[in-house]
Amino acid sequence: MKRIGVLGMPMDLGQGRRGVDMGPSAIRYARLQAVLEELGHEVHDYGDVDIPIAESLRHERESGGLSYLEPIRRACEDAIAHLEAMPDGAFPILLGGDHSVAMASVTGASRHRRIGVIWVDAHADFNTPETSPSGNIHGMPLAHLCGLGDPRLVNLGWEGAKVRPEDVVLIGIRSLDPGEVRLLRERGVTVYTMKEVDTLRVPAIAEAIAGKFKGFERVHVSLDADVLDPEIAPGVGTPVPGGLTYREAHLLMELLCDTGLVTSLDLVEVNPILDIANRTARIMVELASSLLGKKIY
Ligand code: B3U
Ligand code: MN
Ligand code: MN
Repeated sequence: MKRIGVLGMPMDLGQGRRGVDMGPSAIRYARLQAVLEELGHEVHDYGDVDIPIAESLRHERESGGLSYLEPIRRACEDAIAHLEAMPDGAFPILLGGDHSVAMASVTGASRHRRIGVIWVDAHADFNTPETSPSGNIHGMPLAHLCGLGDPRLVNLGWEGAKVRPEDVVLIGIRSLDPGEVRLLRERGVTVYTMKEVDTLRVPAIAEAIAGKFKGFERVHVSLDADVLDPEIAPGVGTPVPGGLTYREAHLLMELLCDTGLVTSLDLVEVNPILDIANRTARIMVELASSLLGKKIY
């Protein structure tokens, strides 16, 4: 039994398409709390962090090529404070919102300790302001967590990097910008693209991750809904064909659960406006339940 703390960040400022701010509602509507309680966990929902809507922020839109940097920074600081206030030993689940919210969750989860990060995503989100083709901060959180990019985001919570690049594993990747490829190689991040998913298969990847993070006190899973194939998860802002199948995604979560290493989770980038009958939110809740111990038999 875990003590799970749920926190929502209805944030859509990190990217250009509206609707991802409704992700926390959609995930709650898909019965996240009840499903986790049925597994025997104690679940406390701390509600949502206050996040201003884009229309009220036109004057803050641009900041050195970065869209909405200041409001995103403020919202992340707020979320970090909420996460740090959760009891020690609690298992935080952060509901996005676009993926920029992970700058808060990883910072809050690490609490100054060494942390392993498993980033499950079609994208690496490893752009810096210099390499970003869009200026959208949801394409940059992982680079900033690793200490690269704009100091106002790198120094969220406390000064400096929150995770070592060699302690980061990416899975499901199939869309990278040229600058990201260069940075990922240079920094020694472990990258399992869809080619590796196809050739090595999920069990070998999960086993390698378990070996890599053995003995780690903190391991964070950041689950971006767009890692799933858009056929099964259409409710995302930047769909990329050729993603994880339903079973590949579940198997990954089931095997990560078996490692016993995972200590926190993000469920991000669900966009209910683009979804069909809340299908994407429901799959995300199912995946969370696989990661948190659902057993068929
Ligand atoms: N790499 C592109 C696109 C992108 C990143 N994350 C998502 N899309 N979801 C960028 O804008 O940085
Ligand atoms: Mn992402
Ligand atoms: Mn993505």
